[in-house]
Amino acid sequence: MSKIVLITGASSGIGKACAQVYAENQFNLVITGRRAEKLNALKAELEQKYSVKVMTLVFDVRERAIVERELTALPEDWKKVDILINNAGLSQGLDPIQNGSFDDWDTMIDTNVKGLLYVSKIVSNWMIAQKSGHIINIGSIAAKEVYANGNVYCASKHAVDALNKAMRIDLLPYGIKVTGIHPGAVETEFSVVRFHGDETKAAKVYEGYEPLVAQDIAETIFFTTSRPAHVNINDLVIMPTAQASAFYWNKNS
Ligand code: NDP
Ligand code: 8X3
Repeated sequence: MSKIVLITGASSGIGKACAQVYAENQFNLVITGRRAEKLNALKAELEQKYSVKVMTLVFDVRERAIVERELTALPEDWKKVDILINNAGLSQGLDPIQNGSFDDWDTMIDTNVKGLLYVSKIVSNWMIAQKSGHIINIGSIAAKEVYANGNVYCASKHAVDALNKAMRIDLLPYGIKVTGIHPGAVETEFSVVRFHGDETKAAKVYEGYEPLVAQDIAETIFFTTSRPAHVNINDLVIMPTAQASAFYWNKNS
C-alpha cells in the first residue's frame, strides 16, 4: 500500500492544499473536517486526477468521543498513518481581553489545543506500534509573538508550540518525527472565520501586499516530510516577504 497522510481540516485552505500536494505525490489520504460536501468533492477530484485512495472522516475535533469513534473505526490498513498533519484550527474574534467572547475563547481553545490533543493521542499510538511516523503541528506566527487583541488565539497557538516541543521529547524513543510549521499571513478562509463571516473586513487583511497562499505552506510541509530518515526539521516560521513579524510590514500605502 502507498504511504498514508492524515490531514485534519482538509475542507479548505492549508489543509486542502496539503491534500492536493500529497495526492500529487501518490500518497493515500485520510481527510477530515466538519463540511462533508467539501471533503467529498475533494475526494472525488483527487481520486480522479491522481488515482490515489481517499478516505473522508466527518467530525468536529472538539468532540472527543466522536473523534475517538471515527478514528478507531478506520480499517486497520488505514491506521498505518505515515504522516499526521494537525491543521484544523481557527481564530474567532479579535477583541481586547476585557471585551472577549467566552464562546469564541472556548471555540479556539477547544479546537486549536484540545482537538489537536485528541487526534494526536490516537494517531501517535498507531505510529508507536509501527515505530515510525511524522507529526506536523500547524502553529502560527501567533505561536511565537503576541499582538493586540490576539490574546486567546495567540495563547492557543503558544500552547501548540509547547505541545510540538513536548511531543518531540515524548515520541523520541519511538523514532517519530515532530515538526512545527508557523505561518504568517496566508490568504484562506481564516480571516472570514476570524471576523464571523465579514468578507469585506477579511479582505482588508490581505490588501497592499502579496500574502502567502495555502500552496506555499503545503509545499513546505511536503519538503519537511520528504527529508531523509535521519533528518528532522523541528520548527519553521514562514512569512510573506512583505511581513517581517507580527508587527512589521512592507505594504503599499
Ligand atoms: P481555513 O479556515 O481555510 O481552514 C481551516 C480548516 O480547519 C477547515 O478545513 C475547517 O474545516 C477546519 N476546522 C476548523 N474548526 C474545526 C473543527 N472544530 N473540527 C474540525 N475541523 C475544523 O484556515 P487556514 O487553512 O488558514 O487554517 C489552517 C490552520 O492554519 C489553522 O490551524 C490556523 O490557525 C493556521 N494558520 C493560518 C494562518 C493564516 O494566515 N491563514 C497563519 C498561521 C496559522 P470545517 O470548517 O469543514 O470543519
Ligand atoms: C494566523 C496569522 O497573524 O493572524 O495565525 O496570527 S495571525
